[in-house]
Parts: sequence; C-alpha cells; structure tokens
Amino acid sequence: MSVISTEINENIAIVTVDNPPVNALSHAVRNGLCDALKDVSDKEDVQAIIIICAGRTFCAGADISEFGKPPLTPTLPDLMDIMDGVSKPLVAAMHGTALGGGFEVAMCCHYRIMDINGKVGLPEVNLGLIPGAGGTQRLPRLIGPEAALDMICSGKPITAKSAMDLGIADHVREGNLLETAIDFTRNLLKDKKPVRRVSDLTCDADNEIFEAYKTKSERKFRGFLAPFAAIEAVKASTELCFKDGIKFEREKFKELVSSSQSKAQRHLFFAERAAAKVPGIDKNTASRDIENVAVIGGGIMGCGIAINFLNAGMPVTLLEISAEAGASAKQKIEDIYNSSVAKGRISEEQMARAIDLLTISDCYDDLSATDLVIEAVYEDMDIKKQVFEKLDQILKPDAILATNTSFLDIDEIATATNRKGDVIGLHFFSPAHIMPLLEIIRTGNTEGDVIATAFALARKIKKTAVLSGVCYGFIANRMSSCYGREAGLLLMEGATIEQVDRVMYDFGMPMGMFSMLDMAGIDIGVMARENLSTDAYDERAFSVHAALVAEGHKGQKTGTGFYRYDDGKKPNPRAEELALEMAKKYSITRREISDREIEDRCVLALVNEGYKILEEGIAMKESDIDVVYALGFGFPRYKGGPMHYARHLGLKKCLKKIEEFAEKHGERWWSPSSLLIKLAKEE
Ligand code: T1G
Repeated sequence: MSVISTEINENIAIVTVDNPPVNALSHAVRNGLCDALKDVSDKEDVQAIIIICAGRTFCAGADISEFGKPPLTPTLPDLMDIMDGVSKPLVAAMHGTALGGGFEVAMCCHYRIMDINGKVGLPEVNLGLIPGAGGTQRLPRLIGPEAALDMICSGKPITAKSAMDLGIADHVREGNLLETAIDFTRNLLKDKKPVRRVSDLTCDADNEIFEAYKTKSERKFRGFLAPFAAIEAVKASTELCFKDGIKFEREKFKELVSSSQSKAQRHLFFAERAAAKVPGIDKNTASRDIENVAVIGGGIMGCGIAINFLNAGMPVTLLEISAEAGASAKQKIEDIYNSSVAKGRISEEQMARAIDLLTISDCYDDLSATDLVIEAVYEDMDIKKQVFEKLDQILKPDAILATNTSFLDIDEIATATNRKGDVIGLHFFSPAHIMPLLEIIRTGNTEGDVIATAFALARKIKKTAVLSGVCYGFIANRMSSCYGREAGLLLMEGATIEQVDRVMYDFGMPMGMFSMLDMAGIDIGVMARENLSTDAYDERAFSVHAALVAEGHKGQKTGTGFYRYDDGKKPNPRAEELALEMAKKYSITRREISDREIEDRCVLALVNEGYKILEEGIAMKESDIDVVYALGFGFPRYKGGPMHYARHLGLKKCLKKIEEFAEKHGERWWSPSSLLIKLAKEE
C-alpha cells in the first residue's frame, strides 16, 4: 500500500499521506511526497495543491525510529527545499496533532487550515533535539521570535484557536476537513491569492529577549542542552538570512541528534510506550468494563487518586469512616480543583462537572455495584486486610479490588479475600493527580484480564503504567530505599547534608535525597521501617531519620527536618549533631568524602538494585525500570534512567565500582547482581 496518493479534483491536486499510526515522515513518506509534488507541480491543469493526511492525525513528526541510523535521502530538509520551490499555492489541511516535522511541512506550505480540535507543536526538545527542518527559522517569521521561543522551548502543542490567533492557521473549521480545504483553496484561486512563502518573510528582535529567555530558562531546563540550542537557533532567525539560518539550525540539530542526551530522551520516549506491552496481554486480551470507581480513604493520596478518575469523567464514590471524615475529604478535593481553576488550568464548569461525579459515603454497602475499588488507607497490613475482607463480602463477582500500597505484600493482602485473581496493586505517586507514573503490581494470582483492565484504565486516566511483581517496595520504592540507604550512610561517614544533596542535584535529580525526605515527610519512611525486621534494611543508614522524627523534626510540615525552614532553607544543626552521635553509636569512622564517591554510591546503588529487580522477574525489562525512575523520582530524562545511564557509562565500569564498594562496605548491600555480571561479560 502506497503511503502517498494523489487525486486531482478539477484544478486542485490533493496529496494524501497514509502512514499509520501517526503519519510519521518516514523515508517512504518523504520520497512519496517529493515525487508527488514534483509530479503535480508540472501538471498544467493543476493550479493548487492540498496536503492532507488519512487516519487520526496530520504528520506527527519525523520518524523517530530512523534517528541514529544513516539518514536516507530525501531528507526532510530536501523535502522542504522542493516545497519551497513550488510555484502554485500549497495548502496544508491539518487535524489531530501536527507535530515536529509534520508542523514544519505545514509551515512550508503557503496556507494552513486546521480542524477545530487539531493541535500544532514542535516537541523536539522532549527528544533532546531542536526542530531540524526549518521550524526554528519559519516559526519566528510566522508568529514572532518570543512566541516561537515559548513553543519551541516548551515543546508544548497549541490548540487550533491559538494557532489562528497567532497567525499560524488561516482557517479553522468543524466538519469535513477535505471539503473545507477544497473550498478554501477554490477561494484562494478565485481571489488570485499569491504563493506565500514563509521563508520570504523576515523577523527581528532585540538581543535582550534572548538573554532574558536564557536566564528564565536556566532553572526550568537545568542540565538540558536542546532548549538552549533552540534559543540560539531562534536568535539566528533574527540575525541571518533564511538560507544561513537554516544552515545554523542544521548544524545545531546534527550536534544534538548524535548527543547522549538525545539518545537518552529518545530511549525514554519509546520506553514509556513499550512499558504497556506486556507479554501475554495484547489488544485482544479481554478486559473488564470499568464504568465507576470507589476509593477507600480520603487522605491526600485517596483524594488525588479520586481526582484522576473524576477528570476522566468517571463517577467516583469516596468512602471514609464517618460523614465528617467524608466531608473533609470532599473539601480537600474541592480545594485542589479550586486551585486549578484559580491557575486557569481548568474552567469552573469543568470543576463543577467533576464534583458532580463525586459521591461521599461512609457505608461499604454503597459499593456493592462498584466495578473497581482502590484502597488508600493507612499503610498497615492488618488494616488493609480488614478492608479487603469487607470488600470481598460486599462487592459484585467481577469487581476488581486494588490496593495503593507503596510497600506491602499484596499476595498477603489478597489472602483476606476469596477472589485472589481479582486483586491487583495500583500504586500512585504523590501528588496522585499530578504524577504521571502508575505502578501496576500483579500478585501470583492476578488474572490476565485484570492486568489488561488496569493498563486500559491507566491510558484512560493519562498515566504511564509499568508492570511490577510483588516485592518490598516494588520497583520504585525498593530502588529509592537503596539510594536512601547510601545517602544515609554517607551522612554518617562524613559527608554533609548539603553536600549529598548538592551532588545529586547537580547530577540532575530534581532535589537531593534529604530535601526530598523533608518535602515528603521523614516520618513516612520511619513508620514503614517500623514494620520491617532489622535485617531488611540498614538500621545505621536510617538512624538519623528515626532520631529526627522522635524529636519532632519531620521535615517541612514541622518546620524542621534535615533542614530548617524558619529563615530560608539551612541544614538543621540538630540533624548534623545526630549524624555525629549516630556515627559514634555505630562506631563509624568519619572521613572526608568526595563528590565522586557520593554520586557513584547513590547512582550505582540504583543500578545494582535495578538489575536485581530484573533478575528476580519483578520488572520485565530494563526500560521499564528507567520509566519508573524517570517518571517516579525525576531521574534526569537527558540521562535516560538508571539502566540506560549504566549502559552509557559501560556495564563493566559499573560492575568494577560495585565490586570495589562490596570490598569496602561489605557484600550485604553491595553484592553485585548476577545479571549485571553476566551482561557486563557480554558487553
Ligand atoms: N516516529 C515514530 N513512531 C512514532 C512517532 C514518531 N514521530 N510518534 C509516535 N510514534 C509511534 C509510537 O512509538 C507508538 O508506537 C505509536 O506511534 C502510537 O504512539 C525534523 C526532528 C503523536 C501525540 O515528537 O507525541 O519531527 O508503541 O502511543 O498516545 O524537526 O505519539 O504503537 O509501536 O504515543 O495517541 C517530533 C511524538 C519528532 C511526536 C500520539 N514529533 N509522538 O500519541 O499514541 S522529531 C514528536 C507523540 C521531528 C523534525 C524533528 C505521540 C502522539 P507503538 P502513541 P498517542
């Protein structure tokens, strides 16, 4: 089947791209478009040309799977050159998401019309790139450099209305796009509208706007290369002629496409999509209809979980222990929505529609017709088992029973029911209505259709889901506790709170471990460890944490934790004293510790545990672990996740350091993963 077809409608040529699923500008598409445009340009009876796409969207960009391979001609810039040479009106008719190279193709046209629900955007920065087919030169000429900077550096698409307002779209419509495009083009010809090349336009701007934008971007795009390259390329559009600007853009693009950052970000792009591909579960696997949801527990997690489903237009019953507790939970949810309305993220009507879908209850019997129940009660095994016992008694036969537990053994929770196959873990990350990651945890008995249902639900609530088996902390928290262990031990051994945090912040984490603990509440982890036997974790590493909590230093919520917050953010002297006291208690000799050792121990603890999680079959593939740690804990996307980063460093090199740590700090935590040993040998 050809990916390009051409139809002549009287004096208009209609060139259609049909390359499912997203009409990516693959080599075949580029080749076909070049041939079609040359062909129809030569036809005397053709007076105008429309480019349109079949399927669900206009071209969604270059074919990302081609990156990293030798470029095949015609390249996208070759196609743009041909388009810029067309001397008949070229009209792009866009629907769906015209992104990246797709939007650049549209900007190479002389006129652009859009479906009212369509979007356009240049998301290349999300792949560690900049637009590489004229986007950084044409968009500023169309909408001005400042608006272009926002679109290109944010990578965020804009709606058809905004595109119209900005002067990108000439016409927006509802109804049949092709008919509209033909009518629009006929009018162009009737009115003898000229060929209107964007490359003929010019744009200029004060240099200050680029300096100001760079300063504004420092914090937001810390560590990333692409946004700053984009600023340079847009700046070039105001200083150089179009031809030289294109050359500048091309050079920058080439640097980025071969960079480790772009390879890492492209890896995550595909990894996030691959996570939903579970062996034995595919489009044909039956899943259960989930029309309504119940959440048990109206704490901050329960409320956040409920909001996900309310936002997806699903009725939610939130069960609390009393009417008062229920009212307080409803207030929490309303406060969250009110804050989104105040920030202009949603309208009053959207909030009203969501709240209308919410029912508060304090009676389990109200859940008897519920399709899916998610418990988000106190992180205590006995309490969770009591909840599941009750649910088992009242829920209808094919209901799904889910737990939001972060650590606990879900196989054990399931023993409280007579329907183990219907029990699954749905582990959300706080704040649950914002964090994009969902860990789906299958027990030894979870039915395949229950897993398939969970993945379908994740798509519906716009979460990226990763499948995990049952172990303490599943993938995310098990790995994070290893990183936390090393941070705690480094503090005892002589590193300072600020040093450990600075090193990992400079590595690219959103914040250091101790800052994160203060934000989340140090007491959460302390309470979780109280239920653990002391051979399950390194008591020394978390002794300062426990002592701080015992003295009321729980983190930001109490004003003091590892840091104090009464006068800016400074290390809490009490925490530093406790580090000395605990080092003495555990006879740990303190020493000067290098930044290099801090980074190696924190990162390689993640890597080693990640390979252990893989070899135990808890995670299905390395890329799943990368998705969990990038989306769950903000591992820098330009490093691709712990496992991708380990391969970037070299597994042999990683293994050697891990063996040195085992030598120095003992095998208990540093015994190298056998899978890592195997893979390092094969490297
Ligand atoms: N290339 C190759 N495959 C792509 C693709 C692309 N651009 N976009 C999507 N896919 C695959 C994806 O891997 C998945 O495959 C399937 O399509 C459905 O995707 C020169 C250099 C368009 C908003 O960054 O944002 O142009 O898993 O599950 O949720 O300047 O896909 O089914 O095998 O995401 O409906 C710029 C990336 C490229 C857009 C649709 N464009 N794509 O979302 O479906 S660089 C992008 C998306 C570029 C130029 C530069 C989304 C989507 P599989 P999906 P979706």
